Amino acid sequence: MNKGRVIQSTGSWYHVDTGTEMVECRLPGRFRLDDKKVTNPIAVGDIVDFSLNEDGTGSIETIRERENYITREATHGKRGQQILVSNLDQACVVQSIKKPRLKEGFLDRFLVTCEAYEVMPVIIINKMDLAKSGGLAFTEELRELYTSLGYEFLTTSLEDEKSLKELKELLKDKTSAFIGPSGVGKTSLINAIDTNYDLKVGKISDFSNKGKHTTTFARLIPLGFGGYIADTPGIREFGLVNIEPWELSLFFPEMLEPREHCKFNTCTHNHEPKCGVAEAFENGEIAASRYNSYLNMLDSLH
Ligand SMILES: Nc1nc2c(ncn2[C@@H]2O[C@H](COP(=O)(O)OP(=O)(O)OP(=O)(O)O)[C@@H](O)[C@H]2O)c(=O)[nH]1
Ligand SMILES: [Mg+2]
Ligand SMILES: [Zn+2]
Repeated sequence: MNKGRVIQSTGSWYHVDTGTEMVECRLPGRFRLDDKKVTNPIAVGDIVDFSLNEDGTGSIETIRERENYITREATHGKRGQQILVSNLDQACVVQSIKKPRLKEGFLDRFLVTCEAYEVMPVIIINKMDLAKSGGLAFTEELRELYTSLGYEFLTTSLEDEKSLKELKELLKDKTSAFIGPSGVGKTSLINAIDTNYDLKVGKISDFSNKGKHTTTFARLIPLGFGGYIADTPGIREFGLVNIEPWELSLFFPEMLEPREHCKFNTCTHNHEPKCGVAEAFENGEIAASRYNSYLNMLDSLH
């Protein structure tokens, strides 16, 4: 039996990287989805065992248990969640400071998703060259807030070699994913740090300042300097899965201590009396943007 890692899926074929070669594998029909909420049986990043056929292709026999994964809302009118990428050392949320504009709500939803799936998150703010005309102070505020919460925070620009070097160091010898809205520069950053690739990048619409969904499927790209990076298609929003309203604050590091002081242990911190989280917010110990994101997410869980 051979072992490898799924780095791309195209229709019914899976590209499996064994470390020494690439084998095109198929998944025999007997594989069924036992988890009905998930729409894809195999995800990019999965470790599989396969048998080799006479023609050099492979048949996938087993899928090893995933250490972790990130999902997104299924596309093409399917209901449920699609596993975007699995077995990650870290997931990098990429947003641009402008074109398209950074959204704190997106950032916070991503962080909650990572906390819930036990994936190490990293925050990357790209297109910092566009911040020279305004946005630098805002970025520094964000840096202060998120590093104080314990999150890694990196600012990048295609024009700033030093920032690209920092990015390389962050990704070296790890399996990481770039996840974020369309047009923020996920693919451009990969092209900039590894010259072996010339992946397709898109233009930003002058009208909406949004990207055009240039990357259409997730793939795991072996990096020349060591490690893998998953380039993923732009996503509009993260759905929050399998979280009960009272659990949500467990995924906000700054709420962990204050929630100990709530009168009710199922407190959702939006209307209950004697709430430690609301109190911490009023005392300025929880940032308004974060409490706001919390309330928005809570709303979407009901
Ligand atoms: N000014 C500036 N533009 C950038 C930077 N990085 C990327 N871009 C531009 O942003 C546009 C979109 O880049 P892509 O790399 O295709 O974005 P993406 O996040 O991969 O988008 P999708 O594949 O659609 O999800 C391109 O025109 C890039 O040249 C940057 O650091 N500064
Ligand atoms: Mg792309
Ligand atoms: Zn409370």
